Amino acid sequence: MSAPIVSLEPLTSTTTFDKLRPLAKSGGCASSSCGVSGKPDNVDPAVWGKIKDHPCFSEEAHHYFARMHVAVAPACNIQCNYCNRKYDCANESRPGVVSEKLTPDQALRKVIAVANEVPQLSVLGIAGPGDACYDWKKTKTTFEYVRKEIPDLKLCISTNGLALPDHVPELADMDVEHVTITINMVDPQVGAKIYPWIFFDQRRYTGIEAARILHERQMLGLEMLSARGILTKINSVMIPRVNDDHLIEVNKWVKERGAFLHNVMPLISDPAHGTHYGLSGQRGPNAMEMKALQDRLEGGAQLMRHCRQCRADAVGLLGEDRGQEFTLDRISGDVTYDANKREAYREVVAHERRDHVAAKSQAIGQVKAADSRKPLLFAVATRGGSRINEHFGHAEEFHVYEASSRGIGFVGHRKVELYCLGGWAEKATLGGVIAALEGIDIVLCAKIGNCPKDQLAEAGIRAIDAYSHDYIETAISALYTAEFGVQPLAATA
Ligand code: CLF
Ligand code: SF4
Repeated sequence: MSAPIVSLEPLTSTTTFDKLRPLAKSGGCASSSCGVSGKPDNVDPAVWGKIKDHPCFSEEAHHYFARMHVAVAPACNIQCNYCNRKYDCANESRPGVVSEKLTPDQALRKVIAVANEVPQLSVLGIAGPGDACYDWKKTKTTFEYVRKEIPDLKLCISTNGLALPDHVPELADMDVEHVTITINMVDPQVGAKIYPWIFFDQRRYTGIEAARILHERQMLGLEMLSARGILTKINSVMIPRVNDDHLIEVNKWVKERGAFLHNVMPLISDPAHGTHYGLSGQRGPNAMEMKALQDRLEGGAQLMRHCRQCRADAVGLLGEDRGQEFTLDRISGDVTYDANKREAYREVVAHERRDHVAAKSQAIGQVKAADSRKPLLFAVATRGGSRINEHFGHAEEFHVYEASSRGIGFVGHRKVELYCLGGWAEKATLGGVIAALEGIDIVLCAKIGNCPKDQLAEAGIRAIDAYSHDYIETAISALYTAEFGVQPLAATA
């Protein structure tokens, strides 16, 4: 087992930057410029330079880096059947009202305030709550303001694609390296079931004609971005019996046109949100249906599996939302950017990542060597840093990994209700937690009590807290190889 070389406690919202200290067992120099970057072997160096700090474009980076969204773009030019304008854009956020819409000036103040307090911050995204390309003036002005004050912050937008081709040259000029297009269909017949209308060229279109125009603009936008070397992620909402099988075709089309990642997200359909799908009884997929589709997509465009469908005003690591700490009424007076915390954090993370990459590579090698075709699913309670560092009762989500003869892969996450509230176990929620862990073989957490452990065992799930604060892959490797009678090799620090 690999010992922590740094304390990554600040990867939670409740801990402070002061706890970011290298521990005695440091494996090398403290500088991130010593040539060891933590780059995975299978990633091109030029691409790695663009994604290594982007929590959405790199699964590995999402353990360390945070994004923030500013809700400066409320207007939208299409209607999706999974969206109610009163709620966040479902392209990039779970439904829930945006706390406050911002002007570009207000957005700049908020970005500076967050950058001063959240050292993990690496990306500023504009993901609505409408469409970032349709509400272009505010998107562009915000990016220009922020670029001047915090030049190293990555800029990122999410769009439905209809207005995208009009702005690709400006995105390239502004050095926006990451764009997301939500593409739910490549067949207008399917599209007509998802989009009742679009507004394009001063006209409203409906039905198949609307879907055809949207499709053509999305493909054109993607091709223009690829031609300029801008990394493009495709988000697709999986809508059972509407486009689930069709997403295989979508995956092929976007791969052919140079998409960097394909992120399939489950439809969120709740009648309380007032969406067409919610009110008409269209259901979303369950966790196992999502996994089955993602497994079918393997081998096509590279998949993103760690999306959290975050709000259009989200702040923090993926999976946490610190937006309420940075509402405008809490940002008083002049705010001036101070780069110190972010720079210091990056140095510590460079250390940790290098150690993690080595430990992970060794763990994956051991699992492959176990030579078993039987996969095991692990649900891990973590607060980040690629470590098992969350108590079972404090977990609001579990990260799911699959170990098999192919190695160890991140599969997704399962959201759960908190089992432990205010120091007391909520027995009533345990049934829901266990249901959310359907199909899981082993739960890994920093600590678990006997009561939930026994109930998990009754449901056929083993809960283990013996690997507290170890790297996730190291623990999985030890358990997987033990399961199949292969002794793990000695770990390196
Ligand atoms: Fe925001 Fe989107 Fe940029 Fe990320 S989110 S604009 S690419 S910085 Fe990320 Fe959130 Fe999923 Fe989006 S987890 S919803 S994929
Ligand atoms: Fe809603 Fe976003 Fe669709 Fe516009 S693009 S209708 S804001 S989900």
